[in-house]
Amino acid sequence: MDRFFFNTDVNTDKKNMLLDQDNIPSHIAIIMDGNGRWAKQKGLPRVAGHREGMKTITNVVEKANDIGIQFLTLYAFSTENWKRPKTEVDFLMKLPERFLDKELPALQKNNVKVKTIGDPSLLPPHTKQAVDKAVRETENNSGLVLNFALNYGGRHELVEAVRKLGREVEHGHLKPEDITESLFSDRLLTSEIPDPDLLIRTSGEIRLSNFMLWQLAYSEFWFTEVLWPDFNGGHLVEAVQRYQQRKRRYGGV
Ligand code: V07
Repeated sequence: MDRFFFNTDVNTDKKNMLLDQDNIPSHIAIIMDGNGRWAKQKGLPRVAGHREGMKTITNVVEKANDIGIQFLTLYAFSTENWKRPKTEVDFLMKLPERFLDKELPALQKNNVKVKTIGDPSLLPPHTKQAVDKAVRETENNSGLVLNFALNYGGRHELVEAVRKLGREVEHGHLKPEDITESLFSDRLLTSEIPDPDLLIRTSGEIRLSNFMLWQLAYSEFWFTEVLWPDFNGGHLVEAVQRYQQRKRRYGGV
């Protein structure tokens, strides 16, 4: 029983938080789906859902920090999302600035380190600048790593890694037989981040949508019908509890 921790902090959540402190996932990845549907249900424009979804991030980061998660990767914008109407894309590209203008001081205070994965080359300069600034200003923080997948695509990442390795072979720095799983991982955008222990996808869709294809090979998956704007710290704890139940059932020792 000493391995369990009963959280009574009034500032965190009303729900009792019973988590095994020796089995907290290091890295949680989240596909934040259902913002458009949330808005539609309320008769609001899709962008209202995105705005509300941004508020959820603040809440979830706080709870992730509380329970001792070390890495949190959020799928903010996929390589496929460019196909959406231009007005929606333009709005989405303003969200990193909006989020950071409002939240960067709190992230600093909480020792959060902002990182990104994805191809920055297609981002509008204003978006890229805001993100670069947040990464730069938090690079010496040692707490939770908040990793935004922005213009990220799993297949694109894999193809880029293959190209890198191809060039290394071409220049004689590497022999094909030297390429191992570990070396391959080192050429991915997540080379400095461990693979996710847990993937969460909101809004009831049961698919990966080109997210972290290599990195999720051994992860636990947790899907919920809850739409991202309705997701909260209590749901995060529930996902971690389910993760811990599965680990107890199937894990070694
Ligand atoms: C976006 C809000 C959350 C719901 C999902 C889609 C819409 C935060 C960011 C962000 C990205 C990089 C960064 C800081 C914040 C973001 C996009 C969309 C494109 F350094 N939320 N959010 N970026 N949504």
